[in-house]
Amino acid sequence: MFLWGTATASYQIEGAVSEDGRGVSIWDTFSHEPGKVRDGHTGDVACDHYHRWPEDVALMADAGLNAYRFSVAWPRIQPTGRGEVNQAGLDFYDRLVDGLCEKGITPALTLFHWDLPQALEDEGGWLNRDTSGYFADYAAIVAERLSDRVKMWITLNEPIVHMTFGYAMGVHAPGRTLLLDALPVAHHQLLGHGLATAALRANGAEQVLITNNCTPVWPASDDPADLAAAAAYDTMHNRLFNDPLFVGSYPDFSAFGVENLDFIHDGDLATIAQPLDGLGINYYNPTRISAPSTDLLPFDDAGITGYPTTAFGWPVVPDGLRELLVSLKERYGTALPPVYITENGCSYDGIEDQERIDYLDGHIKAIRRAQAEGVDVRGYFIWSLLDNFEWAEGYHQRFGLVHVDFETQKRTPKASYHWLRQLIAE
Ligand code: PNW
Repeated sequence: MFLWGTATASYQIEGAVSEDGRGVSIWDTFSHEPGKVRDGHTGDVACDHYHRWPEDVALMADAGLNAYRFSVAWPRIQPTGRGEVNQAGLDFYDRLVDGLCEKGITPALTLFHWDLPQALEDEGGWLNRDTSGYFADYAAIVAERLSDRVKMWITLNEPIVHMTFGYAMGVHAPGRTLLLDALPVAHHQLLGHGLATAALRANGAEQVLITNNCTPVWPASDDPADLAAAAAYDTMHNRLFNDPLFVGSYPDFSAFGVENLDFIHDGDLATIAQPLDGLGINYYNPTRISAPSTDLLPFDDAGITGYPTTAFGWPVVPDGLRELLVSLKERYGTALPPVYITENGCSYDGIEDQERIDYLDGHIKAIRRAQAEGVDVRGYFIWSLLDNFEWAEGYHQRFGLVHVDFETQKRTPKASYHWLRQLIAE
């Protein structure tokens, strides 16, 4: 059965940040620091999904959706990231999962969508190798409670974005600006993924996936310097997190001049490269790359022109999704597991959102073309069910199929919601 779903993330929708024993996450800290998030917005209340989840599940059911990707907030389960378990936190997800199952909606549970417990960040966060092991402990706790009903488990969401935005550039929590010195964050997340995969399976999880954000890379020209820069970008954004899983080794980092790889220990790659039941792909747009104009990184983002853009300014290139899927198949061959599009969507204002309808329609057709070219795509999750806290943009970018009035918390299905409902029914 093809999965038709929406996707959300805990910090972006839940609110209730101090309720029922939840600990502090790095996003609580970061969003409350002046100047970090547009207009000082925070996830303190967000969509108040923690209290309003029955209404939100009903919206999914009414649209005919048969799947839902959500994330668990680690600090609700272990307030300090390790040790003692907070039963009230587990109880929340238990209720949510029961609510989904009652409506015939398949839960797809992401364990880490960027809201690391602050106590672990205080010990170095993902720069600290110990975090990988704590992550596996946390995975075991959640699986032990929910794997009787949750079959589909996603370890990490977009480790590339968490590393680059959170640790290299500092525009997301935890706000560190280490540039290429952030590389251990990639390895420790992947190691955590591998350890968690084993812990999940030992605790009854049937399907284990990871979600990577991937992008087709377009060289700005045929100039060898642009081609080399595009290859370096592809290494960092696509291969860094896929090669270890499906080839069993890291790509060549030499373009980055990173000399010290001591953080990679013997045996780590075997832990990372365990067979998976699927690959989650988040696709938003291609990236056009030119030779570097500074010596900070071996590439420049040249920008894409000649395509429509979303309210966020992101180019709309539906065929880029087909291109990406086919290129993954070409690169990894039979090592590539079934693919689930775990996020795709766009930011536009307004309830009469014909642009979103065109966007989704274009991307669904691109998936069909990729399937016709032999890529095994088994699900499509739209980002997002609700307008929500869009990280450093606060509530300014609206990705929802359902409009949220953040004063009253009133939900209003947009034209795209009604369109999708019709599409699924047909
Ligand atoms: C994803 N980029 O993040 C996340 O998984 C979601 O939490 C987020 O709300 C959604 O996409 C929309 O932004 C991304 O700059 C953040 O390429 C940035 C990029 C891509 C994805």
